[in-house]
Amino acid sequence: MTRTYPPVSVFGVPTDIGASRRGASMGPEALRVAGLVEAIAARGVDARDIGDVQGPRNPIAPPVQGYRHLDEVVAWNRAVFDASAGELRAGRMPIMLGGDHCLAIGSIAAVAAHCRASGKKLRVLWLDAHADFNTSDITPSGNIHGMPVACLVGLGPEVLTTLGGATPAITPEQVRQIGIRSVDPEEKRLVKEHGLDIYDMRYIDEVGMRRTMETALDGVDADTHLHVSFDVDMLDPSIAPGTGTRVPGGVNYREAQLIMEMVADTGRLGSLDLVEVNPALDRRNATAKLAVDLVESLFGKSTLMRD
Ligand code: EXY
Ligand code: MN
Ligand code: MN
Ligand code: MN
Repeated sequence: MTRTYPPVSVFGVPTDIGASRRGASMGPEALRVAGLVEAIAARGVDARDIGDVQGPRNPIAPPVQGYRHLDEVVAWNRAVFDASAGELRAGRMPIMLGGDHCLAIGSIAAVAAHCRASGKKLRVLWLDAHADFNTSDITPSGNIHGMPVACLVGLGPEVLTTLGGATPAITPEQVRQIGIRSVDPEEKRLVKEHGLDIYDMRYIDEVGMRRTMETALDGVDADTHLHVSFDVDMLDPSIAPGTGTRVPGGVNYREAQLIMEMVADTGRLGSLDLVEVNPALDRRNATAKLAVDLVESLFGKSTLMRD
């Protein structure tokens, strides 16, 4: 199957500001060293590395009123928003290299604004072990990387929920979560209350990845912009040890490939976050290398003779 992709702009966001465990700030370099940009270019795509966005240092402070590092999280997300919005305006596909997952607030707010302006439908695939749907009053940690989905649907501090102008940036109906296996008790209640579409590991075990993905991609058509927000802790820690919040029982290698291959088959990939790679916890950059392997599949490289 031959597909054409828009030109791609990769940018790094070297911070672990939304986590309490340090090291995701080194993720962008690890992904570059693993050959991310070259791998995308090898798929025949015009791929450019536009460097890193800048932001404040990590003050390593305790949470204040349920948020750790809120001011710094806002500053980094504004920088991400500007970078993503600029690339989308230029007709390019932004690929945001985290950094921790709080940065998806800025990148998805930018994508949502772009879709509103261009009349496209937005579908967000949230690949993660976690639902990332906490708020300041229920968070067990104060870590904002556990809150981005809630912020994007309008539950969170005004500085974050209004980042992209319109509030909420997206609605729960636009989101599909895959690989979930760690949800805090109060977070579970909130997720149910807001009707989030979650394909957890039990669902994937019972139904299989093929049908899971068919269901998650149902309704994606020529007018859809597909945003993939890929937290590498979706993967089983045995194959992806380099991440800060490992949860056993994750998505295996073939299942992960199938996710990417089925997204590629839609031809609708419009933007990507690649987050939570933590080289300080990795084995010889295995997690970054695996992420690059999966991105190749996202850009149509198939293990069978379909490309
Ligand atoms: N639910 C936990 C919390 O809110 O602290 C753990 C969140 C981890 C978030 C990771 C990156 O996806
Ligand atoms: Mn996450
Ligand atoms: Mn996670
Ligand atoms: Mn591959």
